[in-house]
Amino acid sequence: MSKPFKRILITGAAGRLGRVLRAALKDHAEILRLTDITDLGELAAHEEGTICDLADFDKVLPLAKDVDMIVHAGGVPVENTFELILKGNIQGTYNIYEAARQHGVKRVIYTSSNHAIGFYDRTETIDASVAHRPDSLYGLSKCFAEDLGRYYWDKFGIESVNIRIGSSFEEPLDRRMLATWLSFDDFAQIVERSLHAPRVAHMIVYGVSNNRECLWDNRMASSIGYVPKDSADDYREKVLANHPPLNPNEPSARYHGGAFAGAGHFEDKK
Ligand code: 15L
Repeated sequence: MSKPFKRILITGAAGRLGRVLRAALKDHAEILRLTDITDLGELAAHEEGTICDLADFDKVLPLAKDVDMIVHAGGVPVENTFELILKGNIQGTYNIYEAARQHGVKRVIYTSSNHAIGFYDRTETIDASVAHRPDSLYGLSKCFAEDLGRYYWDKFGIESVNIRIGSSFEEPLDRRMLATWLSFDDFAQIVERSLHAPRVAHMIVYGVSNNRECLWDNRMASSIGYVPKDSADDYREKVLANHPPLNPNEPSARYHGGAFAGAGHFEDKK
C-alpha cells in the first residue's frame, strides 16, 4: 500500500517524544529519516539514521534533501545554560529552517512549548494568538523558533505548525499536569493532523489532551481536525492523593509554566 509521503525527517528522534513519533509515523512515509545527537538504536528497513549536532549546519543541510516535511523535535528539552540553549535550540532551529528553504521542503512541524507563554497567570485562559510571555531561557528559545517559522512563511512560503506542548508523559505526574497533560497518543494525533492538513500557513496550536482543567483555548487545533481522545481526569484521584496542594500564591502554582516560572535564573547555578 502506498504511503502518503515519500520522506519525513524527524529531529530529536531518540528523545521521549521522538520515539513516539518514530513509531506513530511509520505508515505515513516510505522513509523516515531520523536524526539525534545521541544513538538512534537499530534502524528498521523504512528508516535512515544520522547522528548530528543541529548546531552544525554542514551536517544539517543534507538532512533536508528529498524530504516532504520535517517534524522538528530536537534540541535542549528543558531549561539550561544560555550557551546550550543558543546552540541546540536557536542555532539548531535556524539551521533546520534554512536547510528546509534550500531544499524546498514544504512544511515544518515544530514541538514548541507552553513555556513560550509560561508567565500568564493561571486565572487567564489564553488562545494561540496572545503575545509571548516566556518563563525561562528555554521558553525564549521557543518564542524565537515560533517567530522564525513566521518569518520563513512570510518571506519564503514555508509552512509551519508550532505545537505548544503542555506536559507529554506516559501519565500526569503532578497537580499542574491535570491541566497541561498531553498523552502520547494525542501527541501522535496532533502531529499527524499537522502533516495532513491541506494548508496551515503559519499556525500555533496547543498540544494538550481533553482535560477538564483547561488553560488554553485550542480552537486552532480543532481547525486541523485535532480531537483529543485522552484525559488527565482518568488519573485525577491518583494525582490528588499523591501530591499535596501547592500554595496558590507561589509562582510555580500561579503561572502556566509551573516550576519553570518559579525557578531562579539558571545561569546563577553555574
Ligand atoms: C516542556 O517543555 C518540557 O520539555 C517537559 O519536560 C516538561 O517540563 C513540560 O514542558 C511541562 O511544562 O510540563
